[in-house]
Amino acid sequence: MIKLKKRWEISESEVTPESLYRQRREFIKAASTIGGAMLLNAWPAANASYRVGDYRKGVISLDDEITGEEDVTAYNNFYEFGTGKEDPRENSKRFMTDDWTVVVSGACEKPGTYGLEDLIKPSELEERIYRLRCVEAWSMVIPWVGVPLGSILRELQPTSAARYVAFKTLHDPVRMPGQQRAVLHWPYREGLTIAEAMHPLTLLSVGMYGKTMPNQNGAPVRLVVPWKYGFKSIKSIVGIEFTEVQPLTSWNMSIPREYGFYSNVNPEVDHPRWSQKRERRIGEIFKRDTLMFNGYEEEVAGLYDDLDLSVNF
Ligand SMILES: Nc1nc2c(c(=O)[nH]1)N[C@H]1C(S)=C(S)[C@@H](COP(=O)(O)O)O[C@H]1N2
Ligand SMILES: [Mo]
Repeated sequence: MIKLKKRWEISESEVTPESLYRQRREFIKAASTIGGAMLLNAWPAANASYRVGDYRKGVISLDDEITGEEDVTAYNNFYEFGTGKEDPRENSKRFMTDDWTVVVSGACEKPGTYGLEDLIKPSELEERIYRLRCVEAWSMVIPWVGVPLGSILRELQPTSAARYVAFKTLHDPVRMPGQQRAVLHWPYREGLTIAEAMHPLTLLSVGMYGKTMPNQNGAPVRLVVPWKYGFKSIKSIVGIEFTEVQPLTSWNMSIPREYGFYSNVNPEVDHPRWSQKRERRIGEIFKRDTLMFNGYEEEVAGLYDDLDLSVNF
């Protein structure tokens, strides 16, 4: 049987060796400090996209069976590339994420525009296997590669005014054709309290199944908050802002009575249009019970001691 090479699986010969990659980065830095615009232009069309190489395996794992990679990369919610489950894979094929930058702003000591590899050091990547529970009552188990968001935020030195963290997806209707229709308030926005953002389970992810993040899953960088409904795990992030007030979030702006700011997985609080008691695990036949906080109750319940979860859904 011939295994077709997937688009994001680049062959060994195409991979830039780490040392060469670093040299090139140093070169680019040096060239820009001497104002070498011509030198930069002369440099071969270097593809400065984020690539997952080595990472620490199995830092957090689960007994649940991992969902097949084929399912996780073919059945997606990513409205920037269409609202059908199979649209994102098809419509994001040519989405380019080279030279991706993230603008950090708001209440912190180190605001600025960061290249992705400066924000997420490739040497710090680790694998974490998490459940992902969509608000639509299906779920998956995904081996992510990333870094704890908290470790990145700490380096940005939030000030005491920072009570929330707001995230924004790229807004570019040419590159993200789904944004040509007003299905949501673009750009896609999400947010967490600072305590949620700093929680050790919260992950900024650049890959899955040991590989670089496929476009349809949120390349080159997306959030993963395993105890919240999937829509909190915002994809293709270009903005991180520390705020004093609770940030606006796209789903809440669209349908506030259905999608709250917290959106913690909770089998006791039904969606106004369907039950949240059970879920369909992709690849399984029988439905499963949905677990409080998606099975992460022990780790995260303490964040909500002072909150009435039926009101703050
Ligand atoms: N920018 C953006 N992020 C997004 C979405 C989206 O439409 N746009 N969909 C969300 C929803 S509803 C879910 S369930 C997860 C799905 O992630 P996956 O496709 O990697 O499984 O991404 C979330 N992040
Ligand atoms: Mo979702």
